[in-house]
Amino acid sequence: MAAKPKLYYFDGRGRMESVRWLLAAAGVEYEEQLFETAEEFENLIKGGKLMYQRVPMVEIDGMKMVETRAILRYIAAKYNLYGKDLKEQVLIDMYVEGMRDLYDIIMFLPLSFPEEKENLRYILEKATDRFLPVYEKVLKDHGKNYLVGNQLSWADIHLFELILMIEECKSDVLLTFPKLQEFKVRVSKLPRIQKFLQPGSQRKPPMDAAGLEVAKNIFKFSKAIPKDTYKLVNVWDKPVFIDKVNV
Ligand SMILES: N[C@@H](CCC(=O)N[C@@H](CS)C(=O)NCC(=O)O)C(=O)O
Repeated sequence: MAAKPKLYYFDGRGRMESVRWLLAAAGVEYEEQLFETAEEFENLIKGGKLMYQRVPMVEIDGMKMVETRAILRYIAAKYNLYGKDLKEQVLIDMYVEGMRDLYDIIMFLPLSFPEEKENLRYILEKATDRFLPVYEKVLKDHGKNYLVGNQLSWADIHLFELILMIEECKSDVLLTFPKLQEFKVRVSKLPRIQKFLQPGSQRKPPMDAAGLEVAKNIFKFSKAIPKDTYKLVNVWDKPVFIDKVNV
């Protein structure tokens, strides 16, 4: 029997949470090495397992896989969650890449100054004006249960995860999106998803103040965040985090 995939990350959502979601949706059991200190992370780097000295890293099928999107794409393809042909795959990529832009700024939200409300307002505006309408329309236009090919795919899993994340910011965000409301109920009833939603699963909770301190200490955000936030400036039509990160 093949060894279980092993996930290397800190004990929080961050970039690894989508990997956890996808494995859970594929019904794949996995192990996790969750480090808690900068020293543990440095030891991992010294061990030479991390191609770019960064995580997420997943040991799977004899490989030490890095780069979140590469990992996700591999898992999606391996477990039949990546469409049946190139056109379905590119659609899945188009949906997921759009979702990731929104996902990434929500992921960085805990790093905003506490008094900075502008970031949350901006996120919700982009969610409701730009992104959620796309997926609502896709579902409405083709009238099927899932985004691509009427079959559960990586795009559906990512959308479901994203919806839950946005709802943590604003619980009634789906109010004007009836198709997405139905979609959410439909996906939440899938047995593997239901299981992952149960308390005690390997799903991680939202970042709290203590978790943020742990992550800041491990990843030394003071040097890493500006680099990442510049990327956001390129993606969005105005800077969101660049001068607002509490480092
Ligand atoms: N493009 C990479 C980014 C990975 C990344 O920035 N990882 C952070 C933790 S979430 C890290 O390891 N930072 C340490 C560093 O950059 O030195 C991916 O998507 O996996």
